[in-house]
Amino acid sequence: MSRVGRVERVTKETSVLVEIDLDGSGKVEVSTGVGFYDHMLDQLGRHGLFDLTVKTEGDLHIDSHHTIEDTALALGAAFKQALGDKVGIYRFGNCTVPLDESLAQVTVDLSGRPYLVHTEPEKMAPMIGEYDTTMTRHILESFVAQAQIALHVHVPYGRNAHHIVECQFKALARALRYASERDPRAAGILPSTKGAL
Ligand SMILES: [Mn+2]
Repeated sequence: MSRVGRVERVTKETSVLVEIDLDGSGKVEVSTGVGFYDHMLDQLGRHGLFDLTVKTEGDLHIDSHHTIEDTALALGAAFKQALGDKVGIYRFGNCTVPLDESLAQVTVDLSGRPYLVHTEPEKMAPMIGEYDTTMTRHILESFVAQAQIALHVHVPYGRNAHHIVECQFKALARALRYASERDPRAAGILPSTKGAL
């Protein structure tokens, strides 16, 4: 059974299409109009081994906020759709990824309940190209709300803004991959004692 999600989200501010295949090979085609964000979504697909298509046309004449946020919402919804009934998956995943001087620690529970805990260095360059670095938390909040997962992301230290953000996306990708992969010892088993996830 294929585990794919497809979400189209159209408002007066943005038009977003996301397609994700959880059992892919990291084939990514992303265009949001925000270069650094494309680079981060590329990390997500590549290191998650998800096949990922993202096409967003947003109101970039205002700024990149709606474009970035609405893409994250659609991505979360598509991820949830692709997970399906969650039978036979690992459910939990974690990964720690360094990027030179920066470190990201990500832990995820595909719990069906949205919760985000996020810490990163307060002192960081405000912009990376057109990407406002305060959007990282907003992306994670938006993704978590739609994917309905518990997500803890910590950057205990880091200095370069590009590194600080990129290591979070890499660790997120790998943690989501581990949590969503099929556990060969748990075929047909829902990883929950309460009978629902
Ligand atoms: Mn917002």
